[in-house]
Amino acid sequence: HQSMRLADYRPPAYTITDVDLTFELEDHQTRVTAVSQVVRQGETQAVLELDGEHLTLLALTVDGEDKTPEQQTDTALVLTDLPEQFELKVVTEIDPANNTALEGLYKSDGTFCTQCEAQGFRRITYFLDRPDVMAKYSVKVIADKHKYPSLLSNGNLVERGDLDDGRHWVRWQDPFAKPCYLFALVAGDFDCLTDRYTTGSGREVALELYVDKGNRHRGYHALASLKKAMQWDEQVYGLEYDLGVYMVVAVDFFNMGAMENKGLNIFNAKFVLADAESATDDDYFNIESVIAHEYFHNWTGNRVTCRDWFQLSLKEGLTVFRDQQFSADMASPALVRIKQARVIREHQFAEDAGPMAHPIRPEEVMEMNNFYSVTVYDKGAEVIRMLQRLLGQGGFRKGMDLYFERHDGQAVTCDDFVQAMADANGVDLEQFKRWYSQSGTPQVTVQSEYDAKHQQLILTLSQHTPPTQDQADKQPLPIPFGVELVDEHGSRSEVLSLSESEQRFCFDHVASNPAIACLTGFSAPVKVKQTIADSDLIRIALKGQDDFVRWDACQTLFSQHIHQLAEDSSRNSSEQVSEALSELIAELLKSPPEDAALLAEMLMLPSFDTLSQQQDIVNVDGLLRARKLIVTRLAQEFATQWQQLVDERPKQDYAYTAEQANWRRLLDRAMFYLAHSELPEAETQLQQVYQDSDNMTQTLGVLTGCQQANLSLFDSLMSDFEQLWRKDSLVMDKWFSLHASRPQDDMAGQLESLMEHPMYSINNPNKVRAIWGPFAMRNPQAFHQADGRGYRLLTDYLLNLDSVNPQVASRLVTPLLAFKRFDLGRQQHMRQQLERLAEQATLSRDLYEKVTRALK
Ligand code: HT7
Ligand code: ZN
Repeated sequence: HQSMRLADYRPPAYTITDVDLTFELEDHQTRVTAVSQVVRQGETQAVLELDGEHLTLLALTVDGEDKTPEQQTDTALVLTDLPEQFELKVVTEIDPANNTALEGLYKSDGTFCTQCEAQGFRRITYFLDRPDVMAKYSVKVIADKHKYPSLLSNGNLVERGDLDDGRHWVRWQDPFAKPCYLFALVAGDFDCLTDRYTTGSGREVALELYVDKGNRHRGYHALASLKKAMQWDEQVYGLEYDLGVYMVVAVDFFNMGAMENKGLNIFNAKFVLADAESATDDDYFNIESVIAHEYFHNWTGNRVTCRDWFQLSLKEGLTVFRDQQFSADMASPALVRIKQARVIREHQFAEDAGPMAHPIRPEEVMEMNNFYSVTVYDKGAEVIRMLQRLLGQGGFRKGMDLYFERHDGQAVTCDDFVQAMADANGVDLEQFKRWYSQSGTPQVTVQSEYDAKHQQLILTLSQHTPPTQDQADKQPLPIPFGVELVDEHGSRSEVLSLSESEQRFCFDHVASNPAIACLTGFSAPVKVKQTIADSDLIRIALKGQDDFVRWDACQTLFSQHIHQLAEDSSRNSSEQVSEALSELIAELLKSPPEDAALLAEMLMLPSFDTLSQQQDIVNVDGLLRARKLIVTRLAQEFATQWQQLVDERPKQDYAYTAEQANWRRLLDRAMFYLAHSELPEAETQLQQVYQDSDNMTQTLGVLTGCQQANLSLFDSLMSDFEQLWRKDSLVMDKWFSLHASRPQDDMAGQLESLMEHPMYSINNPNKVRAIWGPFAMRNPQAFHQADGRGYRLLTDYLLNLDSVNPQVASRLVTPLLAFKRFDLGRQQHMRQQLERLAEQATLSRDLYEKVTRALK
């Protein structure tokens, strides 16, 4: 397996301006005829190297004449002696029904479907499968009319007809030139919901949502979200939709969340279908956000696309930033920001600390699918957010306008984006570009000196980025560092610009020594090192103005106490948990913040993953024990208040409104503590909440509380739940996840029996993720068993999964890669399992890249 390097980028020697594709769809022998108009861009003798994988070549002509390729390999077709401009016809045969990798054209559950990003188009035909080759597509699809009434592709439907053998055909034309990764085709039998949207300039757009038969009633939220996203993009960025139709198809077999193919988005059904009984508030939130994300790609990704895959963050970081802005405008901004900070701290910091560390614009890639990462997506979005903070909202908008004005219809680089921002605002962003090329998590150390006599506060900030596996030397970065000074009189905030290794900032007229809250609004994706007293944290939590730092102060207070307790194994009584935590909870419950969602988050202990990111070598047993002790203590000490919150839950009919959802978040928290309270009546009370629930959020809240507290009620409720939902694939994923994340020592039997369930299939990524994701990523007690049995279970499974679906296998291996951060015993067990994987002769490129980097 070979790596590719950003430094080796060269423009293509030939380009393709127009493509005419014909698909004759059959389960095992789909015939694809591709007629491309090819133009030479390089020198006269340039060879044309077409990408192609898993294809059977049936015919090849150049300007109507048979052509013999100079060379044909498993991955390429090389043609020489070509004219400057010509028509290339390639006929290939593919086997969609045996395509379990779900890349290219595949058939699952009776539906034909494509996934071409990043490099799936080469599994459909021999082609220049790179994003800087942009062509206009005309697509004819021919298939059995009875089995596949809907034949969809990008753009506008221009012609259709029937054949006399029971098949029918349609022709689609997309007026916009696009890279082949945005090509899509779907053939199936769906229910279709339709609606209309009139753009700001008065153009009519037909909206069509295709879902599995019988699921129409679950599509309304997605459709409403789409319209909100269309309107928001017009209002905030002045961007309108550009085709006459916008189609969204929900499918059950899908490798990721969704795909932004031009005019024809394909979605994992999980991010489309929702009703109160079957979907949680989080599902509703995610649907709104993913629908918006894919819609926003129409401008940031499709109209302006990436020159090469190293530039992926150009479209993903920017589009995640845009979907976060949208979500914050739709619901609780504090909650959206807290969720995002958690993603960065739990997952992105971990990626930086491990063998897959890379900058948001990676420099060396073996398997592109491995770089659809939290770094490229989420740190990428944080980088855009810092730009916006630097330029102000108006300046950022000016930069976006110039970016579209310059680059609409082009395939460009991250540097082009930053340049547009710089030029539109007349600023120099050279140092800022380091955020694109430098990997790793900067640590900012904060020291303060208060001079009471002169009423002056001096803050000394210093930054240091530890080396990462991919990069030894690090430079200082420009860091917008938000601070809020909170004293008994009130608070004041400022965003400090830290750009050197060390800087001093002076604040005058500071009447008393304030509590210093750092990183207001999570202003940069950095770690903060600060010595801070419990009393200052409590003051920030209760009196701070910035919602993020209020929440963060609670997290820090909890973390400090959990770490202390974890290090002292002699302390195993919950009685000894500090008074500071009790004081915080008592005050929060007495005078809560207005936003119930914020209160719910403030009451939540940091997760095992967050805590483990704060240690150099993770103390698994200590952290699990200490966290549990503190939960139990808080559950018991405030049992009456938890009970009261549960009893006083509003009883109105379910609606997904910000107010109701925020309240349900608080109810969730109260139920979690109630389940841990050991009150004799807790189980009866929780059972009552389960029984009177009219919505999945509340139901799942009860189940999660019972599961985490290990109540016997959990088993009976889970059986009841299964009886009720055993035919519903998406809901059963929740049931699988609850079983797989149940804290216990031995999971072998449990996992085995889940995989014997009639709903389970190794071919369905949602099922695989529902079981193995929670086990490996949200069940530290089971996964990190000291004798290594958790690691072995995962590896046994990955060895099977890799040959079925390498992309999904490669995502699931992530927790094993961090082995150097664990104690020697666990390290050895994890390493052993990685070595088992490495020994596989047929290991996919996806797993090979990660495993070899980890073992380096
Ligand atoms: N742009 C898409 C990324 C993607 C993907 C989606 C589904 C299946 C496989 C995929 N490979 C890459 C998703 C997005 O960010 O919008
Ligand atoms: Zn995206």
